[in-house]
Amino acid sequence: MSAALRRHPRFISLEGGEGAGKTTALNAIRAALQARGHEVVLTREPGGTPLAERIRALILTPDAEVANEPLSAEAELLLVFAARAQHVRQQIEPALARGGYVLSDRFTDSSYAYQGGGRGLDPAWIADLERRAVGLQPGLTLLLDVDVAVGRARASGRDLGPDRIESEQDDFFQRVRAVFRDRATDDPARFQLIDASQDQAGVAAQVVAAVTAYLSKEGGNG
Ligand code: Z5A
Repeated sequence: MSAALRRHPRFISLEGGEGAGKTTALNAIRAALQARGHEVVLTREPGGTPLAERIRALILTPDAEVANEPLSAEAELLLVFAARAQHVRQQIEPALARGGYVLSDRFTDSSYAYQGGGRGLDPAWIADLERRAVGLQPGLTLLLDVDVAVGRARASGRDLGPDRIESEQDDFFQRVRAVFRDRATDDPARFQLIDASQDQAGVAAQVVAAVTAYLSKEGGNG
C-alpha cells in the first residue's frame, strides 16, 4: 500500500475533548450541507462500520470477560487504527467516491491527542500508521476547544457512567487538549478553532459559519 497522505475536500472532521458539544455541532453542519443538496454521511470514530464498532466496544466498554485485563497504550493505538483502516475502506472512501460529504465525529487527530498526548506514545509512529493504514486526511477539521473542567462537568451530566478513557484524570485531558491546539496552530489550512465555551446555539453558529466559508473557498461546493 502507498504511504502517501491525501486530503479530501468533502471529508470534514470534528475534534475536541469530552463535553465539547460535537453532537449538536455535527447536526448543525449536516443540516447546512443537506440544505445545499449534498448527500451527507455522518459517522464516528472509533467506529463507523459494524466491525469497527466492535473494536470501539473493546477499547471503551470492554465486556466482563476482558474488563479486568489492562489494555496497553500500544494495543489501544493499534486498535484505533485497525478500526480506522476498516472505516476508511468500507465507509468513507465509498461515500466520497459517490460524490457525498463525509462528516466524522473524530478522526486521526484524536489518536495524536489521546494516544500521543494522553498516553505518551511517539507521534512519529502515529504519523507512520496514518500514512500506511489510512492515507486520508479531512479537508476541514473543526476543533471544538473548551476548558477541560468545563467539558468534563458537561459530560458528567449524562446518564451513562464514564468509559475507560473518560475515567482518566484531568492531567491526561490537559495533555490531550494541548496536542489538539498545537496541531491546529501548526496546520491552519486544515483546522478551524471553535470557541466551545459558548452555549450550544453559539457553538452551532460558529461551526456553520466555518463550514460555509470553507465551501465558498473550495468553490463550486457551496
Ligand atoms: N479516542 C481515542 O482515544 N483515539 C482515537 O483515535 C479516537 C477516539 C478516534 C470516544 O469518543 C473516545 O475515544 C474519546 C476519545 C477516544 N474518549 N474520551 N474522552 P466520543 O467522541 O464518543 O466521546 P466523547 O468525546 O467523550 O464524547 P462526548 O463527551 O459526548 O463529547 P461531545 O460529543 O463533544 O459532547 P456532546 O455529547 O455533544 O455533549 C455532552 C453534554 O454536554 C451533553 O449533555 C450536552 O447537552 C452538553 N453540552 C454540549 N454542548 C454544550 C454547551 N455549549 N453548553 C452547555 N452544555 C453543552
